[in-house]
Amino acid sequence: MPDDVPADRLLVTVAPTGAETTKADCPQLPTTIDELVRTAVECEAAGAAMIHVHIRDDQHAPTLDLGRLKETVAALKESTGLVVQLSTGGSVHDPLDRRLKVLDAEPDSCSLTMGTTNFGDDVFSNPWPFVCELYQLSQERGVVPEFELFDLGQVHALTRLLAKYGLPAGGKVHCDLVMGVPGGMNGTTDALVASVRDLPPEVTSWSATGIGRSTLPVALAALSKGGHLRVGMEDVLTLSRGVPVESNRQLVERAVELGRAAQRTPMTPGEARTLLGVA
Ligand code: KMH
Ligand code: ZN
Repeated sequence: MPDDVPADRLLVTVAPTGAETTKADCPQLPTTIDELVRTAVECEAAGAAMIHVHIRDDQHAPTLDLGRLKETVAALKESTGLVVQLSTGGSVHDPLDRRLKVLDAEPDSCSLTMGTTNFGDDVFSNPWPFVCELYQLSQERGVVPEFELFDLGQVHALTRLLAKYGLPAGGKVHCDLVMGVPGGMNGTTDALVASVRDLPPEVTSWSATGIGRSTLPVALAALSKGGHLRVGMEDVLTLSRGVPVESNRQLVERAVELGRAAQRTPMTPGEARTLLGVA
């Protein structure tokens, strides 16, 4: 298999659920395993190649239950070819030890946030020793991390991490700029350009996502800088002012359309595996 992917390919990652929105506020949010699988199948058909997964319990509340995580990974793998990335960020209320255990569910990939961030009125806690432990565990287990960068300081922290512990499992370095979180960097072209400028040279690919109303400006900036896109109801719940998102598929379709305008072709899951170094 070739170990590179044509430069015009666009990785579209879908983040369909997240941990912040309630089912009561947004009944179309996929929270059960069946809903998640249906969403994943639709999003793959629309052009997504990777899925970033947060799971919910029977009451639709965020959970890191290991049995359910394993069941979810198996269900997604049975019904789709998507690269399955489990969130190790969880919700702001999840303890660090539970977040480390996510790797026991043996996903293809895991998110790995490079530092602590104010997160609205809450704190998304990622102390440096935790980041280092999670990273070393991902190397031992052969799980490919996606480094989540919420601010410019976290871009610098990625440089430190790679200098100290070397390359991830799979040998590629993929990161995602998460922009527009209240407490993190703002979702603007200027902030994206500054972040991309400072990415360490080991980075082989990057995507960006803009939260809420920064979705479109961030997507357009990412495409113009040659990056990839993450979209989904974890990050945005309206298509435009007052128009709710009805399904994750709509957001993937919009990302694919924007990509086509920039002469980018959505990547297949196989190409995404090559890009990310996922076996
Ligand atoms: N739910 C946020 C507190 C991740 O998935 O790794 C963290 C988050 C990042 O969504
Ligand atoms: Zn997430």
